[in-house]
Amino acid sequence: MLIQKIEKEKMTLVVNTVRMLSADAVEKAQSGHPGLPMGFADIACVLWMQFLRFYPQDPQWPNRDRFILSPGHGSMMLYSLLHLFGYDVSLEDLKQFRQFGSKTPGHPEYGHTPGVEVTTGPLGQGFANGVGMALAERMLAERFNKDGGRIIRYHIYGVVSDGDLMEGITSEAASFAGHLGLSNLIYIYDSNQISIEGSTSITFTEDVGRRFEAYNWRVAKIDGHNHNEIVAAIEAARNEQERPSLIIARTHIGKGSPNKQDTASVHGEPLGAKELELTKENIGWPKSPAFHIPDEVLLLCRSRIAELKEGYDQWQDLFKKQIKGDPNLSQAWGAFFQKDIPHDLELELLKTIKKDSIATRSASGDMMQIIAQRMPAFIGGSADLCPSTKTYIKNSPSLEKNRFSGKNIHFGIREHTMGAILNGLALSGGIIPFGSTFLMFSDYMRPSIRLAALMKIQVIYIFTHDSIFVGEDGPTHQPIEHLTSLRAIPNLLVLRPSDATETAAAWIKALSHKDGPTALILTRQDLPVIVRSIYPSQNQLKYGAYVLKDSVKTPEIILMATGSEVSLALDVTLQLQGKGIQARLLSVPSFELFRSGSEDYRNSILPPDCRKRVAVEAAGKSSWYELVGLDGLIIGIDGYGASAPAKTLAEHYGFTTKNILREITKKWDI
Ligand SMILES: Cc1ncc(C[n+]2csc(CCOP(=O)(O)OP(=O)(O)O)c2C)c(N)n1
Ligand SMILES: [Mg+2]
Repeated sequence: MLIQKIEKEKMTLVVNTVRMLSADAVEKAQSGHPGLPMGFADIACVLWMQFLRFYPQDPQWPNRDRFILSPGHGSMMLYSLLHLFGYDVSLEDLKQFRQFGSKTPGHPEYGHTPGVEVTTGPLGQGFANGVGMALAERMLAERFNKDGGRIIRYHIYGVVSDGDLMEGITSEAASFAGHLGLSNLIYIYDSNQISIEGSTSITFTEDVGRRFEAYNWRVAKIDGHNHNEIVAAIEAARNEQERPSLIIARTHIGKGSPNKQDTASVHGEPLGAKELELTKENIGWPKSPAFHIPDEVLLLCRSRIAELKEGYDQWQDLFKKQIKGDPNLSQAWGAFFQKDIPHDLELELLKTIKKDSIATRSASGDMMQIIAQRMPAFIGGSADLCPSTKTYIKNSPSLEKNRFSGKNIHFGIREHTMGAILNGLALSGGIIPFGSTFLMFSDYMRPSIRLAALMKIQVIYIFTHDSIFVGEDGPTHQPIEHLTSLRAIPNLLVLRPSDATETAAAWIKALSHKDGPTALILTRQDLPVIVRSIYPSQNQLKYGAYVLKDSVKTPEIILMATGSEVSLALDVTLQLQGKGIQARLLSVPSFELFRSGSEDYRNSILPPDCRKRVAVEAAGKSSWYELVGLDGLIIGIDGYGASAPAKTLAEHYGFTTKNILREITKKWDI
C-alpha cells in the first residue's frame, strides 16, 4: 500500500503551507473563506500525503480515490492542495482566486479546474454525491474485478461540515449508504462547532455520532489537529469492511490565528492585514512574500507524486493484462465507459409498441428493458415508485448489501438524495444513471437537478404522472408549475413526448445527450399512438418542435401542444381544417431543442407574422408566452388541480375539443 511516513515537523510545514496559501489568497481577493482551510489543513494534508491515491497527470484515472469537499466554501484549501500535488493549477492561479475566468472560482466547479471531482457549494449535496460515487465503485468492481483482480478498488474521502450535517439530505444519504454497507466511503467531519451565525450550540445540539451509528456507520472521534490520531482513524476506516465511516474530528476554525480562531467571522471574511501578520508570526511563517512555499514542502510533495506514479503505472499494467488482454472484458469496459448507442436502438424501441393506445410511462418502461439489455452502463431506480413509473429492469436483480451486480437501485423514499446520488454515479464515469418519481416530486430533487445541469453531466430523470390527469389523487399529486420550473433550469433538457413513438425518440435523445441531464415527462394515462405512416416521423423530436399536421395553404392559425395534449390539439386542428380554416399543428416536445435550432427553421414552422397562436398544455401557462406571444391564446391551468376523475377534470379545466374551439372563436372570431 502506498503509505509514506512523514515526520511531524515536516507534515506541519506542509499543513502551514496550505493554511497560509489559503489565507493569502483570500486576503488578496478580499473575499473568501479562510477558516475551514486553516482548521482542516492538518487532516487534509495527512490524507493527501499518506493515503489518497491519485495521479495528477491523469485526473480522470478511473481507479483514483475521490476527494470531495462538501463544504465548497473551503475551496482555497482544495486549490492549494491541487497546486502542491502537481495538478494543472499554478501559483498564479491561486493568486487569481475568485477572479473572472480564473481556474480558482469561489466554490469548486467540476469540469473547470483539474482535480475538482464535483461542484460543491449548496451544503449537503457533496455528502450525498459521494454516496453515489461509493455505490458506483461497488458496481464497477463487481463487474470488472474478475478472478481476484483489483482493477476497480478505490475509496471516497470526503470533508463534511456542521452545515452539511444540519442539511436533511445528508440524513437520507447516510441512511442509504449505511443500509448498503458502503465501507469504501470515509467521511471526516470538520467539527469546529462554528457556522455563520456563531456557535453551533445555538441550534445544533444533536449527538451526530449516535445518529450515524444508528444509520449503521462506523463512528470514531479524534482530535483533528493530532496527526497520529488522524492516521490511526483513517487506517481503521480503510480496514472497515462492513460500514461507511464517519470520523468526527474536533477542529478549530481559523487555526493559528491568535484573535480569530474559533470565531464565526473567520468562516467567511479575510483575516485582515494585521491579523494575517500576527497569524504568520504565531506559526513561525515568513511575513513576506505572500504565497510562500518552502522548498522542503515542494520536495515532499514531489516525492509523494513520484510514489503515486508507481501505483498508477502498476494499475496501467494490470489494466493491460486483465482488461485489454480479455476480449470480453475489453468490450465491456468500452460499453461502460464510452456509452455508445447501438445504431439500431430506435428501431428496437419502436418495436416494443404493440398497442394503438398506451401511456407514455408504460411505453417507456418497455423501452427501458431493451436499453438495459443493449447498454450495460444504464443503471438506476426509483424513489419507491417503480411499479408506477415503470422503471424496473426485469431481468436484473436489485442492488443489495454485498451484491452490486444488479441494475435496479431502490433509493427508498428519498428523492433529495436520489438526485444527488445520481450525480455521484454520473461523475464516476462508467454509468448512465436514471432515477424516477412522479413529476410532482421533482421539486424534492431540484437542487441536484440544477447541479447536474451546471456540471454538464448525463443523468436521466423519468418523471411520470405528469399532469392533473392523474385524477383522483388530487392537487397534492397534480403538477402545475413543474414543467415551467424545469424548463427554467439552464442546460436541463426537458422532453415531453406526445405518444409512444415520440417516447422512443425521446429516449434516444436522452441517451445521446451526454453533456447535461434530461428529464423525460411521461403520462400516467393512455394516449393514442400517432400513426407515423400518416403523420411525420417521431424522429423530428430532435428539433424540439415540428409540424405534425399542416395547413394546405399558408397557416392562418398555429396550434402548439406537448405530451398528452397533442392528440387533443390534433383533434381541434382537424376540426378547424374541416371548417376550411388554414390551421397548423406543432408538436413541441422540447423548448430547449427548439430554441437551440436555427432561426430559419423556427421561422419556417412558426412564421413571425402568424399571430393567431394557441398553446395547449395541461399545466401552468408561463413558459408559453415565449412561443405564443402576449397576443396568443394559452389553454393552461391557473391555480391548482382538484381531486376528481380525469375526465371530469378535462371538462372542468377546458381540455376538450369543444372548449378549445370555443375559446379560439371567442378570441379571433373564427
Ligand atoms: C444549502 C445551503 N444553505 C446555506 C448556505 C450558505 N452557507 C455557506 S457556509 C454555511 C455554514 C457554515 O458552517 P459550516 O458548514 O460549519 O462551515 P464552517 O463555518 O465551519 O467553515 C452556510 C449557511 C449554503 N452554502 N448552502
Ligand atoms: Mg463549522
